[in-house]
Amino acid sequence: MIGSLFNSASALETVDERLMRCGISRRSFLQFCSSLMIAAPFGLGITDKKTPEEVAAALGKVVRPPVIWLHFQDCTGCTETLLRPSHPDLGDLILNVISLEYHETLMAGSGRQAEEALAQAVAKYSGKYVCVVEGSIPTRDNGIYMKLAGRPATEVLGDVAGKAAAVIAIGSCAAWGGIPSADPDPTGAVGVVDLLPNKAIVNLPGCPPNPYTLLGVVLQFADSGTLPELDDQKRPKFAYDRDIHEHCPRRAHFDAGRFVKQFGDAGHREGWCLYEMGCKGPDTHAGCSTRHFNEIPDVWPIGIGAPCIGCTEKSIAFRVPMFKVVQIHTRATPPEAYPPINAPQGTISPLATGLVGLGAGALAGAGYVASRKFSANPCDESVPGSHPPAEGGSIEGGSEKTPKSQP
Ligand code: FSX
Ligand code: SF4
Ligand code: F3S
Repeated sequence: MIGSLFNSASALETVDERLMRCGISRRSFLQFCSSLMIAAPFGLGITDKKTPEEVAAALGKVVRPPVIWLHFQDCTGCTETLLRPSHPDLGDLILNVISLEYHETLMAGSGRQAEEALAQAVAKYSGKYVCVVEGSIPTRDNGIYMKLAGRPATEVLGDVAGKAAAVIAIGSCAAWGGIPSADPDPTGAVGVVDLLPNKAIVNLPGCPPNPYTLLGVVLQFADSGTLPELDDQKRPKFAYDRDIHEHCPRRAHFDAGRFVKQFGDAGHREGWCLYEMGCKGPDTHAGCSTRHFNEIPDVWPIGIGAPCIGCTEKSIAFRVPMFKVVQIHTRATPPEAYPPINAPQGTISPLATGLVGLGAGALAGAGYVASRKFSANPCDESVPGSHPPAEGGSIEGGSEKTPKSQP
């Protein structure tokens, strides 16, 4: 418990006051609350309610948290994901629920004005603001590869994040280095936690992560001064406790042994499993398979026919070649229930045919699969992932299941 820090920042309004003053519709707010409930169905006090109306009532009383957002080595995709909901007024609403005090790519000011705004925000809300960091921090050669207003990024981070109540590292770059840290890592890119090991930090890896995970963490902190329960990599369990494979809509095809062999082949067009195309879903902890992007069903990598690259996993993304096949260490058993089959009438999309195939695959392949997936022999070539693929081999070290431990 860090304490309810924002109630003392009297200059700030509650969410309800702000929404009323800005003429934001109740309908948009309820839609926002629904999306928040989907992103954090459990594990967060603020969304642990029965209906969106109850979430809205609780959220309305929260004092808008001051947020200072820093950019380092990034592609700005994390900001884009926050600002690209399917409805424009939802993007507007997000910027009204939090109080964004400084954000280089969104603020109108630049140069000296921007620097002054940053200094003022840090001084005004010292010890009370949430610092969101986007991008990795270059450390090689005394951090000379990135300077802001003449100061190395390491210094800016230490100054601004150091005075924050809590720090959220958004995206894989800020969480552990991400793309800039890929070999040969010319700048010595690291994540926030490497430079501020003793700070209250929440990592939200993903390239980019789901924006509602960020909002859930920030709003929970503003409401109660608490951070959600974290795993051993400082990721909130409510968003990262399951792997993609567990609830993937293509899982029935995996269990039935129906794999895409080549992009564009018949299996790909019919929505079969992407495991043999290098899908890292079995080793990747994230909620993408049930919490899609931009509030649009099927908008996520596997939903559009691309293998998961393991973007939330430090040991996989940008380290293990994209098409290399992972070994299946656990969860060789099927889930308790498969996702519902919703084949739209009158159209034959690859996804729809794939979903129809879930039922057919599950039934037709059941007997055949039972003998494959429950094979006792770890080298049984008929079990997906139980043996190194003929070409490329299996992942060394990186395919180990990420251990889950108590925070
Ligand atoms: Fe990194 Fe964020 Fe990947 Fe990009 O900026 S996590 S490169 S999506 O967007 O930092
Ligand atoms: Fe889904 Fe990938 Fe698992 Fe196949 S291997 S079921 S595509 S997560
Ligand atoms: Fe990343 Fe895989 Fe989700 S690539 S966005 S964790 S499906």
